[in-house]
Amino acid sequence: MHNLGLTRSVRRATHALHTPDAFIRTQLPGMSKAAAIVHASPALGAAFTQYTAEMDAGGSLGDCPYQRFVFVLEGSVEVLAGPAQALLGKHEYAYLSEGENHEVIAREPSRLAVIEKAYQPIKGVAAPEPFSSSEGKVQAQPLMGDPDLLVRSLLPDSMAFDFVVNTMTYQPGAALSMVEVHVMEHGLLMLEGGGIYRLDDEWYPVAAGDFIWMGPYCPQWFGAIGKTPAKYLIYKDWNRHPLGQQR
Ligand code: UGY
Ligand code: MN
Repeated sequence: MHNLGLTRSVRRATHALHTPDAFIRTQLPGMSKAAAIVHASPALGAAFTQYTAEMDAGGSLGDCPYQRFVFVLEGSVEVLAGPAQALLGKHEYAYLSEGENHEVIAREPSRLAVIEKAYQPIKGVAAPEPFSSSEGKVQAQPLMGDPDLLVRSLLPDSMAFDFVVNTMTYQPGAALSMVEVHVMEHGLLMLEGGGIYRLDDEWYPVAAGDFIWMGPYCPQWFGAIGKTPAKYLIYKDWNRHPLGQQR
């Protein structure tokens, strides 16, 4: 049936919800046999870019002048960064440093969550080296002591990194224990399940496949609804002074 112009997608000054019915594919420079659904970018108000890359077998992302984080949603990709080489399957990921050439090549039809951000160096701290790992290898931590809300931090806890990417898994009925308001912004991709997301002063039903951008100070809260866990991948800028570069 025709959707008669309806969508759950919204774009507000403080947040955006991007739902699969509204996705438009595009090709970014350097991509081959691949398409990008750009969810967040400076055009929206974000200080980072996040897209879903849909790749054919043999497709590649091309190089990138910024830091890049890739998380495999489906399929498998080979990542070449300097002398290092890794084959990444579902829920495995790579951090690729700014200014280092690399390649990301799909071994089969694959989908990736890709986050790119200009690196903010700090004096006396060496920039991070590229590495790859797997979500399954990361120890889960209960958020604020709640065993039904588990956080896995995919990047090392180090001032060298100027962002974090975590997965958060909510058992049915679990919720953030407070409405958060913070200077950091978020890019969030729903991986499994669903629930209700409060963004600013609106409440949205959300489900796997949806993307959310939360700008700085956007009041935010989530409660998981349904009979299966809800899980999302969440980006946050981190470890840097709000006034920017250290002089
Ligand atoms: O890390 C966070 O700020 C996270 N708790 N926010 C969120 O889930 N909306
Ligand atoms: Mn938050």
